[in-house]
Amino acid sequence: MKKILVIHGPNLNLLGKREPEVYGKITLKKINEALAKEAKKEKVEVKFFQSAHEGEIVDAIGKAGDWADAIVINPAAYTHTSVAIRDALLAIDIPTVEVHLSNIYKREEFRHKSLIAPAAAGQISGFGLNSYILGLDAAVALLKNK
Ligand code: CA2
Repeated sequence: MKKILVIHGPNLNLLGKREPEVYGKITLKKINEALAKEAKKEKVEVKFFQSAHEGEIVDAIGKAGDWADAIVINPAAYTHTSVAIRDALLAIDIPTVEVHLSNIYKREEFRHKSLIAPAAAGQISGFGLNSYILGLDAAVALLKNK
């Protein structure tokens, strides 16, 4: 069975508790539950990792090859700042899908630039929970074509 690692960046653990006007009412727990259900439907294994720390995310990406066949990542604010996460993704040979709950191109200008996008197979942005589901489906499709 193919294995997909889902990585959530900083503050996504606050979903459902603050800023519902931007990110909706969904919690990270509900997102992970919906992904686990989709993974079961698609017959893939899924694991979740969340951290507010750039280095921990870099380490998780570095170790991903021990277990994962693909990565789905919402780097959150690190999307716009992290050369380290981009380099970590470029250093591994695992297809990656970048996802965002909000449409980053509709928001403040500093969010329009993703440093991660060139290291990803593709990006899904703006569909709330569905960005993650579509991201998982995209990862599954990438693995089927491998
Ligand atoms: O839309 C997305 O998924 C983002 O990756 C979310 C990040 C943001 O920095 C990116 O530009 C776009 C923010 C995640 C923090 O989420 C919060 C949730 C509740 C309360 C505060 C922050």
